[in-house]
Amino acid sequence: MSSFYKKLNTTAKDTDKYLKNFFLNKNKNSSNLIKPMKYGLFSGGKRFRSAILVNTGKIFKIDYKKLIIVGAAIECIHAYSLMHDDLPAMDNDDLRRGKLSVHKKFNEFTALLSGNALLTLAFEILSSSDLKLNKKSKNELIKALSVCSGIFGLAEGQYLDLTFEKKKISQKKIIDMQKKKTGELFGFCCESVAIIAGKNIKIRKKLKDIGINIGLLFQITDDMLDYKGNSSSVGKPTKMDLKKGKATLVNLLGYEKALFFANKTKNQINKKIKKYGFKSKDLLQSVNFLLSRDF
Ligand code: GRG
Repeated sequence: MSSFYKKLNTTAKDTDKYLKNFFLNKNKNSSNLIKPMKYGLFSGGKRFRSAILVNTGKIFKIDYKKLIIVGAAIECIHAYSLMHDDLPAMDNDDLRRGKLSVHKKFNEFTALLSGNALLTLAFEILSSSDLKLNKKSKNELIKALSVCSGIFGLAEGQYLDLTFEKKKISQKKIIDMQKKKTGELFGFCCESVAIIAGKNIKIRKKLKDIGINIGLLFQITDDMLDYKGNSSSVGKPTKMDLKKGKATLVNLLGYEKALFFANKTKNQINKKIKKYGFKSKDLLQSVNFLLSRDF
């Protein structure tokens, strides 16, 4: 196993341990939504967003425990967005991570409500006393996560993604949509580190921009995997983007040109990361992993 996979697994394990403990403090008989929430949250996600956060944290020597807690909140938002994305009103997918999607395992209203409950759980985690930070930093974290999930981030990106289906959409518009749908949450992974480190707005913006572009690269590789990947390693049927008429760079430019664009994006990101010197080597390694991933 490569050293990157080992580190990814460690981050995933520590994030899951924190989240499972957080659920332990809740009486499982007190809500019908805990079971579907856990099903959506612990169904084998890579926890790649948490890994980006942990590796960005190394640049500013941030305490690992704090990063795991912020990563746990991010993974709640991510799981929620996937549960809603799979619904018939959105992408209508029956499988996720090789298992039945939440609305297929339970039902649609359960997937909606347990998704909503994961969204609010993210903010409960950030505001909990587990996260030992001053009030100002906590407030900034909560604000930044709200902004990236909302009307200028994930929610708008998802709206555009669904609206663009079966239409001829320009490269610029596809990139803008993907930066919102997928990039913004990665943007938060990097920006949150600067917030915890008490950095100024200029540094925060620079890190957020790096994260957004990592998210764009992540989305392009996701689209390439849909085109060329193996459905058993991807965990859902492939070649669906073409069938659904999704606005992706692969569908617009073809696989080879999309790959060329992805490599160009990777080099631009790496150039920006390298400015942070030796401490950024693990973040660089995560970005380089993106284009080689097969899951
Ligand atoms: C969150 C406010 C808010 C609204 C929800 C449904 C929605 C709006 C947004 C969905 C956005 C979406 C589906 C983005 C896809 C990003 C993507 C490439 C997901 C796959 O991520 P992986 O590969 O998944 O990290 P794992 O399974 O590893 O966790």
